[in-house]
Amino acid sequence: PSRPHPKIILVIGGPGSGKGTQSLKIAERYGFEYISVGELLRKKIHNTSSNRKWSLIAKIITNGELAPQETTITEIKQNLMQIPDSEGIVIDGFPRDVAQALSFEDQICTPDLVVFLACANHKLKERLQNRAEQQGRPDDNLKAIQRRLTNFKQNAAPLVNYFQEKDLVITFDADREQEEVFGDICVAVDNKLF
Ligand code: UP5
Ligand code: MG
Repeated sequence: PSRPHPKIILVIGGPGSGKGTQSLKIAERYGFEYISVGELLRKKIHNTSSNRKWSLIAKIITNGELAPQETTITEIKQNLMQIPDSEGIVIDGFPRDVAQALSFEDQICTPDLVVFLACANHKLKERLQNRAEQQGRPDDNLKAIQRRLTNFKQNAAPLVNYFQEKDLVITFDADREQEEVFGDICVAVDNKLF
């Protein structure tokens, strides 16, 4: 008999809300595969030198804007085909807006759960500035951080409402300690997916 399709968890939230942190914890706890869409794009840029399309995307991301939707979905699809079979997959940082959500459902599947990490704006900024000092991602400069925050603000409410109407999203107060947030996420995953 064919295996049931993997459970899909989408993790959304502002820049610095803890998507990467919490997604990795979920993947570890439940033995799920993990995909960071931002990381997929950054890797592709890193591995694709002197290609016009990807140089342009590199610029877009460094400025804190969104990469083209179809390119992003193509990358996700390719990655999904490559990862090992598993009971679940955590997708970090996607979708960014309603159009992407529709396109994901159309071309890939309906998610089983959407985790929304809600975090105060000033905390997002503070965390990103701290991380910038340690890691220095190209889009962790002040101007790009501002763009990322503004884009998120514009797109978040319609996106969350969209998933709300389908009863797929759970909102978490992500202002708190990592372990507190994670505890609540685990309760939700246990209830909703098992
Ligand atoms: N931290 C985490 N949780 C904490 C907590 N509870 N308390 C205190 N500190 C906490 O966390 C950020 C920092 O805060 C870390 O130092 C962490 O230790 C600390 P992290 O887990 O890294 O947060 P995350 O939400 O993952 O932040 P990130 O900066 O990665 O979010 P972005 O949404 O900006 O980045 P992403 O990689 O998803 O996307 C980058 C860019 O790619 C986008 O801006 C866009 O240009 C492009 N993109 C697309 O175009 N389309 C896509 O679909 C996806 C990305
Ligand atoms: Mg991240």
